[in-house]
Amino acid sequence: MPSAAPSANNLDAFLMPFTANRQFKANPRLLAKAKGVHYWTPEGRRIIDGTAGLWCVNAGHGREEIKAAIAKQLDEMDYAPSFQMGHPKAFELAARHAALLPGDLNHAFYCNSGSEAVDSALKIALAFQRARGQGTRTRFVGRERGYHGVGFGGISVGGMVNNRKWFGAMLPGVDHLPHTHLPQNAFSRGEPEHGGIALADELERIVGLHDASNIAAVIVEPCAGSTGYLPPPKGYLKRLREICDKHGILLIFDEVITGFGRLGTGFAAEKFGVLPDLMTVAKGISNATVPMGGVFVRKHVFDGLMTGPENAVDLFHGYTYSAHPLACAAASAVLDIYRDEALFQRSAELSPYWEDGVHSLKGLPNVVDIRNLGLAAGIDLAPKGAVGTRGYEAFTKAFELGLMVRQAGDAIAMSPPLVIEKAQIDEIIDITARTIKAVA
Ligand code: PXG
Repeated sequence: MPSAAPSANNLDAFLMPFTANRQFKANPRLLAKAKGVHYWTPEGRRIIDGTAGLWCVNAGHGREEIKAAIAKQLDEMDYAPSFQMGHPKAFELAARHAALLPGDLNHAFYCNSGSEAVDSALKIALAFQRARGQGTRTRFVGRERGYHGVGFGGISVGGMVNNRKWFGAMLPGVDHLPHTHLPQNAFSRGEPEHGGIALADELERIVGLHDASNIAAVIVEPCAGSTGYLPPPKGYLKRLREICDKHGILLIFDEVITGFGRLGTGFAAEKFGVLPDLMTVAKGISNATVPMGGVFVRKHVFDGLMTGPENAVDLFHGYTYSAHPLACAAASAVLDIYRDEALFQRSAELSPYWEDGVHSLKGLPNVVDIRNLGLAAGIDLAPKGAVGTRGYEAFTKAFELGLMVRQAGDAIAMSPPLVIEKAQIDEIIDITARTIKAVA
Protein backbone atom coordinates (compact mmCIF):
# COMPACT_ATOMS: atom_id res chain seq x y z
CA MET A 1 0.00 0.00 0.00
CA PRO A 2 1.43 3.41 -0.86
CA SER A 3 1.47 5.70 2.13
CA ALA A 4 -0.95 8.59 2.24
CA ALA A 5 0.15 11.56 0.15
CA PRO A 6 1.60 14.35 2.28
CA SER A 7 -0.94 17.04 2.85
CA ALA A 8 -1.15 20.22 4.86
CA ASN A 9 -4.14 18.72 6.61
CA ASN A 10 -2.28 15.62 7.69
CA LEU A 11 -0.54 16.53 10.93
CA ASP A 12 0.76 13.06 11.61
CA ALA A 13 4.35 13.13 10.35
CA PHE A 14 5.70 15.90 12.60
CA LEU A 15 6.95 14.58 15.94
CA MET A 16 6.27 17.74 17.88
CA PRO A 17 8.68 18.82 20.62
CA PHE A 18 7.43 19.12 24.21
CA THR A 19 3.87 18.45 23.00
CA ALA A 20 1.10 15.96 23.71
CA ASN A 21 1.08 14.97 20.03
CA ARG A 22 -2.21 13.06 19.92
CA GLN A 23 -4.07 15.60 22.02
CA PHE A 24 -2.74 18.46 19.89
CA LYS A 25 -3.47 16.81 16.57
CA ALA A 26 -7.04 16.09 17.64
CA ASN A 27 -7.52 19.80 18.32
CA PRO A 28 -4.65 21.79 16.79
CA ARG A 29 -3.62 25.35 17.54
CA LEU A 30 -1.91 26.73 14.45
CA LEU A 31 -0.19 30.06 13.92
CA ALA A 32 0.20 31.31 10.38
CA LYS A 33 1.20 34.96 10.45
CA ALA A 34 2.86 37.39 12.86
CA LYS A 35 3.45 41.13 13.04
CA GLY A 36 4.34 43.37 15.95
CA VAL A 37 2.87 41.86 19.13
CA HIS A 38 0.32 39.69 17.33
CA TYR A 39 -0.06 36.29 15.76
CA TRP A 40 -2.86 35.25 13.42
CA THR A 41 -4.27 31.76 13.07
CA PRO A 42 -4.80 30.32 9.56
CA GLU A 43 -8.47 31.32 9.86
CA GLY A 44 -7.42 34.90 10.56
CA ARG A 45 -8.11 35.01 14.29
CA ARG A 46 -5.78 37.54 16.01
CA ILE A 47 -3.83 36.38 19.07
CA ILE A 48 -1.89 38.79 21.27
CA ASP A 49 1.58 37.42 21.92
CA GLY A 50 1.95 37.44 25.69
CA THR A 51 5.17 35.45 25.55
CA ALA A 52 7.25 36.95 22.74
CA GLY A 53 7.03 33.60 21.00
CA LEU A 54 8.95 31.46 23.47
CA TRP A 55 10.54 34.39 25.35
CA CYS A 56 12.50 35.29 22.23
CA VAL A 57 10.88 37.85 19.93
CA ASN A 58 11.91 40.79 22.12
CA ALA A 59 11.73 43.43 19.37
CA GLY A 60 8.35 42.22 18.11
CA HIS A 61 7.47 40.18 15.03
CA GLY A 62 8.13 40.90 11.39
CA ARG A 63 10.84 43.52 11.75
CA GLU A 64 11.65 44.86 8.29
CA GLU A 65 15.21 45.89 9.27
CA ILE A 66 16.11 42.34 10.23
CA LYS A 67 14.50 40.93 7.12
CA ALA A 68 16.52 43.34 4.96
CA ALA A 69 19.78 42.45 6.70
CA ILE A 70 19.20 38.71 6.27
CA ALA A 71 18.24 39.14 2.61
CA LYS A 72 21.32 41.26 1.92
CA GLN A 73 23.56 38.70 3.58
CA LEU A 74 21.96 35.89 1.60
CA ASP A 75 22.72 37.80 -1.61
CA GLU A 76 26.33 38.38 -0.60
CA MET A 77 27.28 35.04 0.92
CA ASP A 78 25.01 32.27 2.18
CA TYR A 79 27.48 30.38 4.30
CA ALA A 80 31.10 30.36 5.40
CA PRO A 81 32.85 28.08 7.88
CA SER A 82 34.32 29.37 11.11
CA PHE A 83 36.92 26.64 11.69
CA GLN A 84 40.34 28.04 10.73
CA MET A 85 38.44 30.49 8.51
CA GLY A 86 36.30 33.52 9.19
CA HIS A 87 33.93 36.06 7.75
CA PRO A 88 33.76 39.74 8.67
CA LYS A 89 30.27 39.77 10.21
CA ALA A 90 31.27 37.27 12.92
CA PHE A 91 34.10 39.46 14.17
CA GLU A 92 32.02 42.59 13.88
CA LEU A 93 29.19 41.02 15.89
CA ALA A 94 31.52 39.76 18.61
CA ALA A 95 33.03 43.24 18.95
CA ARG A 96 29.55 44.76 19.22
CA HIS A 97 28.47 42.23 21.84
CA ALA A 98 31.70 42.80 23.79
CA ALA A 99 31.00 46.53 23.82
CA LEU A 100 27.42 46.00 25.01
CA LEU A 101 28.18 43.53 27.80
CA PRO A 102 29.08 44.53 31.36
CA GLY A 103 32.60 44.34 32.78
CA ASP A 104 35.18 42.32 30.92
CA LEU A 105 32.73 39.86 29.37
CA ASN A 106 34.46 40.71 26.13
CA HIS A 107 34.77 37.52 24.09
CA ALA A 108 31.99 35.66 22.28
CA PHE A 109 31.59 32.06 21.14
CA TYR A 110 28.62 31.45 18.83
CA CYS A 111 26.29 28.49 18.33
CA ASN A 112 22.67 27.91 17.30
CA SER A 113 20.51 27.59 20.39
CA GLY A 114 20.40 27.99 24.12
CA SER A 115 20.97 24.28 24.60
CA GLU A 116 24.16 24.43 22.58
CA ALA A 117 25.20 27.56 24.44
CA VAL A 118 24.86 25.75 27.77
CA ASP A 119 26.77 22.67 26.66
CA SER A 120 29.43 24.95 25.17
CA ALA A 121 29.74 26.94 28.40
CA LEU A 122 30.13 23.77 30.48
CA LYS A 123 32.85 22.55 28.11
CA ILE A 124 34.63 25.91 28.12
CA ALA A 125 34.59 25.77 31.94
CA LEU A 126 36.17 22.29 31.93
CA ALA A 127 38.76 23.26 29.31
CA PHE A 128 39.64 26.41 31.25
CA GLN A 129 40.11 24.54 34.52
CA ARG A 130 42.29 21.96 32.82
CA ALA A 131 44.34 24.58 30.94
CA ARG A 132 45.20 26.26 34.23
CA GLY A 133 46.36 23.02 35.74
CA GLN A 134 43.19 22.32 37.73
CA GLY A 135 41.96 19.34 35.76
CA THR A 136 40.46 17.73 38.86
CA ARG A 137 37.74 20.38 38.73
CA THR A 138 35.21 18.40 36.71
CA ARG A 139 32.04 18.67 38.78
CA PHE A 140 29.16 21.04 38.11
CA VAL A 141 26.55 22.55 40.36
CA GLY A 142 23.11 23.40 38.97
CA ARG A 143 19.81 24.07 40.71
CA GLU A 144 16.46 22.42 41.28
CA ARG A 145 13.82 23.71 38.85
CA GLY A 146 16.59 25.08 36.62
CA TYR A 147 16.16 24.90 32.85
CA HIS A 148 19.29 24.90 30.74
CA GLY A 149 18.00 23.42 27.53
CA VAL A 150 17.91 19.82 26.46
CA GLY A 151 21.46 18.74 25.65
CA PHE A 152 22.89 16.11 27.99
CA GLY A 153 24.89 18.80 29.77
CA GLY A 154 21.85 21.04 30.10
CA ILE A 155 19.51 18.39 31.47
CA SER A 156 22.22 17.18 33.87
CA VAL A 157 22.68 20.58 35.51
CA GLY A 158 18.99 21.40 35.01
CA GLY A 159 16.41 20.58 37.61
CA MET A 160 13.21 19.82 35.71
CA VAL A 161 12.24 16.29 36.68
CA ASN A 162 10.35 15.44 33.49
CA ASN A 163 13.24 16.61 31.32
CA ARG A 164 15.63 14.33 33.24
CA LYS A 165 13.83 11.17 34.23
CA TRP A 166 13.53 9.66 30.73
CA PHE A 167 17.16 9.96 29.78
CA GLY A 168 19.30 7.70 31.88
CA ALA A 169 22.37 8.59 33.87
CA MET A 170 23.24 11.89 32.17
CA LEU A 171 26.53 13.63 33.12
CA PRO A 172 28.14 12.27 36.25
CA GLY A 173 29.32 14.59 38.99
CA VAL A 174 26.50 17.09 39.25
CA ASP A 175 24.93 18.52 42.41
CA HIS A 176 21.92 20.79 42.67
CA LEU A 177 21.29 23.83 44.82
CA PRO A 178 17.78 24.13 46.24
CA HIS A 179 15.31 26.10 44.11
CA THR A 180 14.47 29.62 45.23
CA HIS A 181 10.68 29.48 45.46
CA LEU A 182 9.84 30.04 49.13
CA PRO A 183 6.23 30.20 50.40
CA GLN A 184 7.03 33.21 52.61
CA ASN A 185 7.82 35.19 49.44
CA ALA A 186 4.36 34.68 47.88
CA PHE A 187 3.03 37.69 45.97
CA SER A 188 6.39 39.49 46.03
CA ARG A 189 6.67 42.49 43.80
CA GLY A 190 10.07 42.26 42.12
CA GLU A 191 12.92 40.61 44.01
CA PRO A 192 11.62 38.58 46.95
CA GLU A 193 12.70 39.68 50.40
CA HIS A 194 13.44 36.43 52.21
CA GLY A 195 15.94 33.61 52.09
CA GLY A 196 18.52 34.80 49.55
CA ILE A 197 21.61 34.37 51.67
CA ALA A 198 20.63 31.05 53.24
CA LEU A 199 19.73 29.58 49.84
CA ALA A 200 23.06 30.65 48.34
CA ASP A 201 24.95 29.36 51.36
CA GLU A 202 23.83 25.86 50.35
CA LEU A 203 26.70 26.08 47.88
CA GLU A 204 29.12 26.01 50.83
CA ARG A 205 27.57 22.72 51.89
CA ILE A 206 28.15 21.21 48.42
CA VAL A 207 31.72 22.53 48.39
CA GLY A 208 32.22 20.98 51.82
CA LEU A 209 31.03 17.63 50.52
CA HIS A 210 33.24 17.42 47.43
CA ASP A 211 36.01 19.95 48.08
CA ALA A 212 36.37 22.97 45.82
CA SER A 213 39.30 21.35 44.01
CA ASN A 214 36.79 19.06 42.29
CA ILE A 215 34.25 21.69 41.22
CA ALA A 216 34.52 23.42 37.83
CA ALA A 217 31.48 25.67 37.74
CA VAL A 218 28.10 26.67 39.09
CA ILE A 219 25.36 27.41 36.58
CA VAL A 220 22.10 29.21 37.35
CA GLU A 221 19.49 31.23 35.57
CA PRO A 222 19.69 34.63 37.30
CA CYS A 223 15.90 34.58 37.20
CA ALA A 224 14.47 31.11 36.55
CA GLY A 225 12.21 31.28 33.48
CA SER A 226 10.82 28.03 32.19
CA THR A 227 9.78 26.70 35.58
CA GLY A 228 7.24 29.50 36.00
CA TYR A 229 9.36 32.61 36.55
CA LEU A 230 11.18 32.77 39.87
CA PRO A 231 13.06 36.03 40.50
CA PRO A 232 16.01 35.49 42.86
CA PRO A 233 15.56 36.57 46.48
CA LYS A 234 17.56 39.65 47.49
CA GLY A 235 21.28 39.07 47.91
CA TYR A 236 21.20 35.56 46.44
CA LEU A 237 23.28 36.08 43.31
CA LYS A 238 25.84 38.30 45.06
CA ARG A 239 26.37 35.62 47.67
CA LEU A 240 26.79 32.92 45.02
CA ARG A 241 29.43 35.13 43.40
CA GLU A 242 31.28 35.53 46.70
CA ILE A 243 31.32 31.80 47.39
CA CYS A 244 32.51 31.01 43.86
CA ASP A 245 35.30 33.58 44.16
CA LYS A 246 36.39 32.21 47.50
CA HIS A 247 36.75 28.70 46.05
CA GLY A 248 37.99 29.32 42.49
CA ILE A 249 34.72 28.05 41.02
CA LEU A 250 33.47 29.61 37.78
CA LEU A 251 30.02 31.19 37.86
CA ILE A 252 27.87 30.79 34.73
CA PHE A 253 24.72 32.85 34.28
CA ASP A 254 22.29 31.30 31.84
CA GLU A 255 20.77 34.44 30.36
CA VAL A 256 18.95 32.77 27.48
CA ILE A 257 15.73 34.37 28.75
CA THR A 258 17.01 37.31 30.82
CA GLY A 259 19.51 38.51 28.20
CA PHE A 260 18.69 41.29 25.75
CA GLY A 261 16.36 43.43 27.78
CA ARG A 262 13.86 41.21 29.57
CA LEU A 263 14.70 42.66 33.02
CA GLY A 264 14.97 46.28 31.90
CA THR A 265 18.73 46.11 31.48
CA GLY A 266 20.76 44.57 28.70
CA PHE A 267 21.49 41.56 30.91
CA ALA A 268 20.56 40.31 34.36
CA ALA A 269 24.23 40.66 35.32
CA GLU A 270 23.70 44.42 35.16
CA LYS A 271 20.35 44.35 36.88
CA PHE A 272 21.83 42.53 39.88
CA GLY A 273 25.32 44.05 39.73
CA VAL A 274 26.89 40.59 39.66
CA LEU A 275 29.37 39.66 36.94
CA PRO A 276 29.47 35.96 36.00
CA ASP A 277 32.60 34.40 34.47
CA LEU A 278 30.59 33.03 31.55
CA MET A 279 27.17 33.94 30.23
CA THR A 280 24.97 31.93 27.89
CA VAL A 281 22.48 33.61 25.57
CA ALA A 282 20.15 32.76 22.67
CA LYS A 283 16.55 33.81 21.84
CA GLY A 284 16.65 37.64 21.88
CA ILE A 285 20.16 37.63 20.42
CA SER A 286 18.60 37.32 16.95
CA ASN A 287 15.00 38.16 17.85
CA ALA A 288 14.41 34.50 16.94
CA THR A 289 14.63 35.20 13.21
CA VAL A 290 17.62 32.93 12.55
CA PRO A 291 18.54 30.40 15.25
CA MET A 292 21.52 31.61 17.26
CA GLY A 293 23.09 31.15 20.67
CA GLY A 294 26.26 32.37 22.29
CA VAL A 295 28.61 32.11 25.22
CA PHE A 296 30.21 35.32 26.44
CA VAL A 297 33.37 34.84 28.47
CA ARG A 298 35.39 37.14 30.63
CA LYS A 299 38.93 38.10 29.79
CA HIS A 300 40.54 35.81 32.35
CA VAL A 301 38.68 32.80 30.97
CA PHE A 302 39.56 33.66 27.39
CA ASP A 303 43.19 34.32 28.32
CA GLY A 304 43.27 31.07 30.25
CA LEU A 305 42.44 29.16 27.07
CA MET A 306 45.17 30.93 25.07
CA THR A 307 48.08 29.40 26.93
CA GLY A 308 49.14 26.58 24.58
CA PRO A 309 51.49 26.88 21.62
CA GLU A 310 50.37 29.48 19.09
CA ASN A 311 49.70 26.84 16.43
CA ALA A 312 47.56 24.66 18.73
CA VAL A 313 43.77 24.73 18.58
CA ASP A 314 42.62 26.57 21.74
CA LEU A 315 39.16 25.04 22.09
CA PHE A 316 38.28 21.68 20.56
CA HIS A 317 34.63 22.58 20.24
CA GLY A 318 32.41 24.28 17.68
CA TYR A 319 29.55 23.81 15.24
CA THR A 320 29.23 23.83 11.45
CA TYR A 321 26.94 26.78 11.96
CA SER A 322 28.93 28.65 14.62
CA ALA A 323 28.62 32.31 13.63
CA HIS A 324 26.46 31.49 10.61
CA PRO A 325 26.49 34.56 8.35
CA LEU A 326 22.69 34.86 8.28
CA ALA A 327 22.51 34.67 12.07
CA CYS A 328 25.28 37.25 12.42
CA ALA A 329 23.53 39.59 9.99
CA ALA A 330 20.26 39.19 11.88
CA ALA A 331 21.90 39.64 15.29
CA SER A 332 23.62 42.81 14.17
CA ALA A 333 20.37 44.26 12.82
CA VAL A 334 18.67 43.37 16.12
CA LEU A 335 21.36 45.26 18.06
CA ASP A 336 20.59 48.32 15.92
CA ILE A 337 16.90 48.05 16.84
CA TYR A 338 17.61 47.58 20.55
CA ARG A 339 19.83 50.67 20.46
CA ASP A 340 17.74 52.91 18.18
CA GLU A 341 14.47 52.18 19.98
CA ALA A 342 16.09 52.00 23.44
CA LEU A 343 14.17 48.80 24.05
CA PHE A 344 16.03 47.76 27.21
CA GLN A 345 15.11 51.10 28.74
CA ARG A 346 11.57 50.75 27.43
CA SER A 347 11.38 47.40 29.20
CA ALA A 348 12.47 49.10 32.45
CA GLU A 349 9.98 51.93 31.99
CA LEU A 350 7.06 49.58 31.36
CA SER A 351 7.95 47.22 34.24
CA PRO A 352 6.08 49.09 37.03
CA TYR A 353 2.94 49.26 34.88
CA TRP A 354 3.29 45.57 34.09
CA GLU A 355 3.85 44.80 37.79
CA ASP A 356 0.66 46.64 38.79
CA GLY A 357 -1.22 44.83 36.03
CA VAL A 358 -0.18 41.32 36.96
CA HIS A 359 -0.62 41.88 40.71
CA SER A 360 -4.16 43.14 40.08
CA LEU A 361 -4.97 39.46 39.43
CA LYS A 362 -4.45 38.66 43.13
CA GLY A 363 -7.70 37.52 44.69
CA LEU A 364 -9.03 35.81 41.56
CA PRO A 365 -10.03 32.18 42.07
CA ASN A 366 -7.15 29.72 42.69
CA VAL A 367 -4.40 32.34 42.33
CA VAL A 368 -1.86 31.24 44.96
CA ASP A 369 1.18 33.29 43.93
CA ILE A 370 2.16 36.06 41.52
CA ARG A 371 5.76 36.95 40.73
CA ASN A 372 7.27 39.55 38.45
CA LEU A 373 10.57 41.16 37.52
CA GLY A 374 11.21 43.24 34.45
CA LEU A 375 8.74 42.56 31.67
CA ALA A 376 7.77 39.04 32.70
CA ALA A 377 5.64 37.34 35.31
CA GLY A 378 4.59 33.99 36.71
CA ILE A 379 1.17 33.21 38.17
CA ASP A 380 0.63 30.00 40.16
CA LEU A 381 -2.82 28.47 40.10
CA ALA A 382 -3.89 25.87 42.65
CA PRO A 383 -3.91 22.42 41.04
CA LYS A 384 -7.18 20.82 40.01
CA GLY A 385 -6.71 17.07 40.21
CA ALA A 386 -3.51 15.99 38.46
CA VAL A 387 -0.69 18.56 38.38
CA GLY A 388 -0.83 20.60 35.18
CA THR A 389 -4.54 20.07 34.49
CA ARG A 390 -5.63 23.57 35.44
CA GLY A 391 -2.49 25.04 33.86
CA TYR A 392 -3.25 23.37 30.54
CA GLU A 393 -6.87 24.48 30.71
CA ALA A 394 -5.72 28.04 31.32
CA PHE A 395 -3.27 27.89 28.42
CA THR A 396 -5.90 26.63 25.96
CA LYS A 397 -8.60 28.96 27.31
CA ALA A 398 -6.31 31.99 26.93
CA PHE A 399 -5.61 30.97 23.34
CA GLU A 400 -9.32 30.68 22.70
CA LEU A 401 -9.79 34.19 24.12
CA GLY A 402 -6.98 35.56 21.93
CA LEU A 403 -3.88 35.48 24.14
CA MET A 404 -0.75 33.34 24.03
CA VAL A 405 0.73 32.44 27.43
CA ARG A 406 3.14 29.72 28.56
CA GLN A 407 2.17 26.95 30.87
CA ALA A 408 4.56 25.35 33.37
CA GLY A 409 2.62 22.82 35.42
CA ASP A 410 -0.13 24.92 36.98
CA ALA A 411 1.77 28.15 36.51
CA ILE A 412 1.19 30.63 33.72
CA ALA A 413 4.22 32.57 32.53
CA MET A 414 4.10 35.73 30.47
CA SER A 415 6.83 37.77 28.81
CA PRO A 416 5.50 40.10 26.11
CA PRO A 417 7.67 41.64 23.38
CA LEU A 418 9.47 44.72 24.71
CA VAL A 419 7.68 46.85 22.08
CA ILE A 420 4.33 46.23 23.81
CA GLU A 421 2.10 49.28 24.46
CA LYS A 422 0.33 49.97 27.76
CA ALA A 423 -3.10 49.42 26.18
CA GLN A 424 -1.91 46.01 25.01
CA ILE A 425 -0.69 45.19 28.52
CA ASP A 426 -4.20 46.04 29.70
CA GLU A 427 -5.59 43.65 27.12
CA ILE A 428 -3.24 40.86 28.27
CA ILE A 429 -4.26 41.38 31.90
CA ASP A 430 -7.95 41.48 30.99
CA ILE A 431 -7.81 38.23 29.01
CA THR A 432 -5.72 36.59 31.75
CA ALA A 433 -8.34 37.56 34.34
CA ARG A 434 -11.13 36.14 32.20
CA THR A 435 -9.09 32.99 31.64
CA ILE A 436 -8.48 32.46 35.36
CA LYS A 437 -12.19 32.88 36.10
CA ALA A 438 -13.09 30.52 33.26
CA VAL A 439 -10.92 27.71 34.65
CA ALA A 440 -12.06 28.14 38.28
N1 PXG B 1 18.58 28.08 28.96
C1 PXG B 1 17.48 28.73 29.35
C2 PXG B 1 17.52 29.57 30.59
C3 PXG B 1 16.30 28.62 28.61
O1 PXG B 1 15.20 29.27 29.02
C4 PXG B 1 17.48 27.20 27.08
C5 PXG B 1 18.60 27.33 27.86
C6 PXG B 1 17.55 26.34 25.85
O2 PXG B 1 17.43 27.09 24.72
P1 PXG B 1 17.01 26.40 23.32
O3 PXG B 1 17.25 27.49 22.32
O4 PXG B 1 17.92 25.26 23.12
O5 PXG B 1 15.58 26.01 23.44
C7 PXG B 1 16.30 27.84 27.45
C8 PXG B 1 15.07 27.67 26.61
C9 PXG B 1 9.15 27.71 28.19
C10 PXG B 1 10.30 27.46 27.28
O6 PXG B 1 8.11 27.16 27.97
C11 PXG B 1 11.55 27.94 27.61
C12 PXG B 1 12.63 27.66 26.78
C13 PXG B 1 12.45 26.96 25.62
C14 PXG B 1 11.19 26.50 25.28
C15 PXG B 1 10.10 26.73 26.12
O7 PXG B 1 9.28 28.44 29.17
N2 PXG B 1 13.87 28.10 27.18
